[in-house]
Amino acid sequence: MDNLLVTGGAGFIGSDFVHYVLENTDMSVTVLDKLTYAGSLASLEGLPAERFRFVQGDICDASLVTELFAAHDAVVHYAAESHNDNSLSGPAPFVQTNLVGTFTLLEAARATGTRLHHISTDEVYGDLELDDPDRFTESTPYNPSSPYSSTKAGSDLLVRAWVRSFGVAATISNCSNNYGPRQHVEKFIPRQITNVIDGVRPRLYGDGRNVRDWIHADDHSSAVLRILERGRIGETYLIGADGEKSNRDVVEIILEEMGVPTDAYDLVVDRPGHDKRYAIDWSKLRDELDWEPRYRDFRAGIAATVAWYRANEAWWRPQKAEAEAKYAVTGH
Ligand code: NAD
Ligand code: TDX
Repeated sequence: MDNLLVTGGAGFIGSDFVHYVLENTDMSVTVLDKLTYAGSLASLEGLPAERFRFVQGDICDASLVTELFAAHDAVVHYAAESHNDNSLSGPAPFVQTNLVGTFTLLEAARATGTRLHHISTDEVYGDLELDDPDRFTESTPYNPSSPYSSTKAGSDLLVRAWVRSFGVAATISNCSNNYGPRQHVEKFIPRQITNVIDGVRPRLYGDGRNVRDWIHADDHSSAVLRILERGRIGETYLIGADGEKSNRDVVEIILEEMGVPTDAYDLVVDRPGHDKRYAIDWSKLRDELDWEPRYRDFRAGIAATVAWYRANEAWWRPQKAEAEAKYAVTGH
């Protein structure tokens, strides 16, 4: 596998994967990205020009996608509309990109025989009770709650059907909540870090007790590369790092790391349909593919992430006013 096509590579996790692959392998990478509000060429700066190419385009453009598939050994598909709150205020682009876009890629994979890895989320499984001893596994039934997670669930099912019906060579991974550098400021952790930098109190939805299972984006990237290289065609792998934390715990760690009193945050109106808890059992990935996460110390990961946002204001400042204007409409 010498030549990778990465869709959505100008977004948060896709760009992390591109950096990871170019730093840790000899592969060449082409990024296909539409550069929506969530994509940034600044996230792809400093990559080796001889092994990296950027193509601006839409994953729903069948002729462009088929031409690119034919020219690459494998495709890793990150491109998506990714934010739950946006999917509640405007679901149309989620249906278009997440469903029609994935369908378009699958048809290209069918026509060209190119290997495909589809990136998905643990949100396809719905949510768990706060006191439920169980975690999600690869056999948990799908039960998505939001327009975002339902379109991701639908895209996973399309991939499974194209594997079974047409023999497309695809794998799927469903990962928990990512954090790290270059995440859009609409998302929970960078929103609160940049609010504190701006002297604004963090805002927690509802009672702040919802739980997310956090993983560093570099661990997600190493897991995806492992699945691409060693995963069995047709299989689904869950990716996680035992990082369960309530939103209150997370914001208190951020405040402490930023030298602000740990009670300096506000509770605001809840997200409609807000999932209570996500938790990933990643033992299949460990047992079958011998993968382990490297970033086990969440507080250290948050401290490094805070340092990145402090040092890279030029990267996030252009997004900030628009993201907060959207939240002002919903009272978040
Ligand atoms: P992001 O919103 O930061 O980036 C998405 C990228 O896709 C952007 O660069 C955007 O320009 C591009 N894009 C959107 N529509 C496109 C289209 N029609 N054609 C081409 N490019 C398009 O998202 P992210 O947080 O990096 O998430 C990436 C993937 O990982 C998504 O599939 C998401 O569902 C999945 N995922 C995210 C998380 C998380 O915690 N953020 C966790 C698990 C899975
Ligand atoms: O200001 C906020 N206050 C708050 O309490 C924001 C932006 C969020 N929250 C809460 C909602 C969630 O319980 O924090 C938690 C995390 O919120 P998001 O960053 O919006 O993430 P989430 O909805 O959990 O989804 C994320 O993880 C799974 C990604 O955005 C998805 O793309 C991924 O599939």
